[in-house]
Amino acid sequence: MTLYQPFLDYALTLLKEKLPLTSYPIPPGFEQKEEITGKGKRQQVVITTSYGYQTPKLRQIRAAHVQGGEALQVLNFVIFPHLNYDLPFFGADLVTLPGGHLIALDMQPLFHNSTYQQKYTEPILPIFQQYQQHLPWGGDFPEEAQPFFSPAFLWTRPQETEVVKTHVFEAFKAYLQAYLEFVEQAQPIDNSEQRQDILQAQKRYVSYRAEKDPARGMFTRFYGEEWTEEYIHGFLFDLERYLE
Ligand code: DBV
Repeated sequence: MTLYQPFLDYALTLLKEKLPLTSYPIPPGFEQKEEITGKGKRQQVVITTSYGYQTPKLRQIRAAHVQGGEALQVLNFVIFPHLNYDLPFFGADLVTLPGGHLIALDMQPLFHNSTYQQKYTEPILPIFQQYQQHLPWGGDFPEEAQPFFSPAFLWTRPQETEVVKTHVFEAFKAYLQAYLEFVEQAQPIDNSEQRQDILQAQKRYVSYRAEKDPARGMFTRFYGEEWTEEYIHGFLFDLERYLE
């Protein structure tokens, strides 16, 4: 069992239990990709598996799980709400590279005003504070990405794999549970101005992530540029395509 498989299993089990999930289409050829990388003793199979679901409130629930041996494990898991809800995005970027682990976990806000923070950040601050004790701030962080995170952003670079299996896993479960409570309470927005604001905020977020995807280099090395660009724009961050 690879490092992030229990995270994925937990998430999918919980989502299936709590929400009326149906599948979300994954473009043909992108469900699972497998390539051998490296030479000689360093040869390594890298498998990327994709998962996609949707519900009446959530436009796309998707995960990309990269398994390439002990020194390369990634679970990128994002939930994109439908455009008539003001829900934040659920964003988890769980990354293990030869240099160590890199963990980003947040309910990524559409807006930064105090009403929005009261609704979607304050309720999770106690959870954030509880886990931050064991998961200290990870340091260097792209300045331009800051607008896309909340004050409850858990950003940490654990040295020990054991910390990922324990504290990070517990934090992931707690954030996902809290997110599902927000989803349960969410009411559709009818006001057209508000909807316009939501659409703009979602577009900003998705276009930033598609443009700056930190996995672009890795995917391009493994699977080539054509596959990678289609994967990013046609599945991982597909809002523009969805709107077409
Ligand atoms: N990141 C993704 C997707 C991935 C993925 C779809 C499927 O958005 C993996 C794979 N993230 C991934 C990898 C790395 C990171 C790093 C492989 C390591 C890149 C490398 O070192 O070569 C949060 N992820 C990061 C970093 C951040 C995030 C801040 C460090 C990048 C850096 O230091 O430049 N999550 C990421 C992010 C946003 C987010 C930038 C912005 C909104 O939600």
